[in-house]
Amino acid sequence: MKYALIFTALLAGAGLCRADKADRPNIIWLMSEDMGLDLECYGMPAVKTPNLNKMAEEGMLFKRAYVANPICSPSRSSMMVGCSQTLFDAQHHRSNRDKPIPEPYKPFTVFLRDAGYTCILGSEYVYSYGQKIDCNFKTEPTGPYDGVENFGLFDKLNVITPEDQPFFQQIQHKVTHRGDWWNKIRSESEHPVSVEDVVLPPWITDTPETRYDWAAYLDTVEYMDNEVGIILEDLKTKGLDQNTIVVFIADNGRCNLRGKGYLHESGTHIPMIVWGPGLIEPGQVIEDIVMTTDITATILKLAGAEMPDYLDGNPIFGVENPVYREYARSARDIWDEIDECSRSITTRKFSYIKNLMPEVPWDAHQAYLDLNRPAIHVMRKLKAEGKLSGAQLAYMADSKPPEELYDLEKDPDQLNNLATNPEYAEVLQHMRTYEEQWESANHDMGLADLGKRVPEMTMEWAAQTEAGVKKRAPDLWKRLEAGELMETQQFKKYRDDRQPKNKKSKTK
Ligand SMILES: [Ca+2]
Repeated sequence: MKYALIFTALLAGAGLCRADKADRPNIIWLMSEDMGLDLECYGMPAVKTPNLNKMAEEGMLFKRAYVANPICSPSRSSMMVGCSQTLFDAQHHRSNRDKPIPEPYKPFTVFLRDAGYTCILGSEYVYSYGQKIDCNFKTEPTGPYDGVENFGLFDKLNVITPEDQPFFQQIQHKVTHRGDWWNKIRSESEHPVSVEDVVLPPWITDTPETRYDWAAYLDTVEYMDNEVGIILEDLKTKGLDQNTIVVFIADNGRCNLRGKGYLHESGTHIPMIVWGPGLIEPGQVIEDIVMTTDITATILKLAGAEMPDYLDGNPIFGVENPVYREYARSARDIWDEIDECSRSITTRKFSYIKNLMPEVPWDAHQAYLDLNRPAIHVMRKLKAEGKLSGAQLAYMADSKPPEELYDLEKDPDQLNNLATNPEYAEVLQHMRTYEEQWESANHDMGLADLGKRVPEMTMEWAAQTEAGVKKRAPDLWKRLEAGELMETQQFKKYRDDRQPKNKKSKTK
């Protein structure tokens, strides 16, 4: 094992929560877009991530960290508030953007500011400045916040100075998000990831196109890792590296088949590394279940800030007695034109998914994904030719099972659904009970509006999508079917041309 396992609470944080402003740590929260456990320190072949490897060696590597939703905005909403997005009506992607968050919920930066922290959004050192907020309630990047007329989450943008201490900085690594820049980054890389060396998950057909796409994705992971290195170097230069904790995560799984948008591990299980010389004991590998909402709770604790009752997480690093979870619960609801409702429970050994809309297939022909997942076109073609089998064919099924149960120890890729296996009936019941208990203790607004939803667009629109893209952008479709890398700008143009002027989707 690469890292020593240290389970005892030897976190060198005595005194971290002293009220004295000067003694409290600065905290930087890095969020890489749309990325699975695709770092060298998590064992991903072919990619080199020396900076994140070093952070893990000098700090903590969490092996079982989960998001509350596998899509950007509901996931980010949960982190910004510190509890499940389903509790404050933020479960549907890009919904409620003009409404204040309902009482008593508040963005957690409000409490950080009250505790004397300077809150900074973005960084001068990352691609496109990394200022994404993307929450499903009314926000403004900077300015005051009262939740009525003012909705500013941060105090300033991009640049930290020693005078900002104690500070909290949130930085998005946009480069790993699919976009026009992927081709450019690969073409300019001095060490492009080897197409021959990449290893695809078993549900993606191994072809030259899918391999190339995976390699290009890993190139952006390497670019992002370099950004992390520059950020850490800047801390050192400014003399801030000895009193700063840096947390690194991804905001949801990779933008590929069964990744972003899915409640399988490839959608919800994310990398998480915590680094802080003198504040975080080096070399820890945590095998327990944690969620990103635990990070929110931890930051408030370390800051000595108010911790509202609705937080569903617990402090998990930099404290003497970290509290880990028995299970992670995640939810998937509406994403663009696809109405969907699924819930998952993940323990250290098992994963349970309840599909409340099993009639919606995994390949739901969502426009955004049709135009941002080259592999789907390769696989549709192979399916039509009768050349798919096993996990790849299963992914292309016309519907989903109502329940899924996987043994994560024996079947980490979640290929063998045990939900109807009598030998696992007891396990299934146990997992169902976790979900039932959660639902009876909490008001899940995504379950409450099921059957009464009015998505921005309808399934009918979704059914027309493929024909629409083919008809409206035949050249683009040809390239998609050829397995070329996607160009997001083309997608935006297609989408904007397709929709009525007053109902533009906001998918990026
Ligand atoms: Ca994302």
